Amino acid sequence: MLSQKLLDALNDQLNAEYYSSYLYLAMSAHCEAESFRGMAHWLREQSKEEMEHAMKFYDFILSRGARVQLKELPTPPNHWASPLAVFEATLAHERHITERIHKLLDLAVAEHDHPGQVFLHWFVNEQVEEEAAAQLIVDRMKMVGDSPGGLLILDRELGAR
Ligand code: OFO
Repeated sequence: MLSQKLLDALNDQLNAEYYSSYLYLAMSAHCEAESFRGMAHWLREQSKEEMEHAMKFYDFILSRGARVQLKELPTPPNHWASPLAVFEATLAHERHITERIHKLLDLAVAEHDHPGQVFLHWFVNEQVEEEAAAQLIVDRMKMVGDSPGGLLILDRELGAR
């Protein structure tokens, strides 16, 4: 059985994954409004992926015979200073989520919850990919700098996701 402490932390992470989805949807809307349609598409796909992450927590909590507690979501921003600022914020957010996942796994270990540990290992690996993907986009954006041509090529590439 899930301990109350771990259950609370899993429900908090369910909320954090929904917020990730909400944040990336807000970024997608911003990019669409700024006519960066490829970036908007990439972020919209990311938003959907975050929803899937949230549902993994939802299903896991229910499969353990515990109660899902949905909570309020904070309001995300609706404007960023530049495409680089959008993806730097994405990378910072993913680093924050990685820290959360690691703490959650530490808690599952402390609570001797073996199914919880196995479940969370998927997220540990996923976060490595999430950070790498965001880092690559940030690096490439820094390469192109303010060049409109470079940004448009990058926009087209991100639209192929
Ligand atoms: Fe759910 O991985 Fe990003 O936040």
